[in-house]
Amino acid sequence: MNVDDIAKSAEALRDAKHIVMLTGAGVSAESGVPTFRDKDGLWDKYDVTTLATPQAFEEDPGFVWKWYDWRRQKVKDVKPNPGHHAIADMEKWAEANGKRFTLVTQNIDNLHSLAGSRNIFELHGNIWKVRLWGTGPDDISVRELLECPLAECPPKDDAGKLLRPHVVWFGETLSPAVIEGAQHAAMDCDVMLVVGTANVVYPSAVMPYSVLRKGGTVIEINPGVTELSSDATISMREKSGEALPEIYSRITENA
Ligand code: BV8
Repeated sequence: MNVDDIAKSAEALRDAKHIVMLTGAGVSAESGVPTFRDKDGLWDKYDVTTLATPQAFEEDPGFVWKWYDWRRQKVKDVKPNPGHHAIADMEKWAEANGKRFTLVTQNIDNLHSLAGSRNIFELHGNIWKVRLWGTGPDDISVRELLECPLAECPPKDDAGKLLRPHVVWFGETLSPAVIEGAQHAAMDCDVMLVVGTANVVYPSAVMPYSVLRKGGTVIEINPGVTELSSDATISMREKSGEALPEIYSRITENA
């Protein structure tokens, strides 16, 4: 592990007033949740961009729900990994030291909440929530549906109305409340950690550049190289479950 990058990252976090953590599927990879674009990822088996769309759901809600039911079964018994726990610990450490901490995730697997993270913006929704088909992301019909596997596919509410996954599909706008909150945090922060994301999905992919443009520090943690790697202040080829606990222990060793 590049100890110099770890030390520099820890120093930047210690000096920060507001830390934003931006995460993607790579953070959950070490819990055994398939990513989207890695080998053996979800994209390999299905063309997600044709499945995760309102058109696909309109055409065949049962087929799209079968895919989500399969993914819910894959994450149902999965546990947060050391990367998730280090992020939750960093949030507690930041608040205990008078700093703001915002977690912005593209992941819909709920593992950050299970690990104890609190101040979270779920950009792309949550695989354990549903809402009425035909409603927007801030609709009052959003509710949890934990039944897994589903007894009825596609699931309906008590009035027999079709329910959809409360996730953001390609071509759909994100919840205005969520995206405004996340973008405000990105504009306000002085350090952003970008962890486990190929950083290709918009509008999430723009946020690290907003931080760089205003002179903030962007630290990327990813075993692979991404479009962001050459622009980031620090870019380390590390796994999140290894680098994040290292950084956390570094920032607290002199506490
Ligand atoms: C929108 C929920 C306005 C569903 C998802 C052309 C240019 C710009 C934009 C567009 C364009 N064409 C279309 C668009 C818009 C589109 C978009 O960005 N498309 C991309 C593909 C070009 N965006 C949208 O449609 C968004 N809405 O913009 O609204 C609008 C409206 C109409 C028309 C235009 C615009 C909505 C996007 C949300 C889509 N929903 N998911 C579901 O999950 O079922 S996206 C999906 O990708 C997931 O949420 C996922 O989180 C997200 C991003 O993927 P990553 O998290 O980065 O995962 P990936 O597998 O790609 O990468 C994993 C990374 O982890 C890798 O880098 C790997 O190296 C690393 N890794 C692996 N192991 C580890 C690790 N890192 C650390 N540790 C490890 N151990």
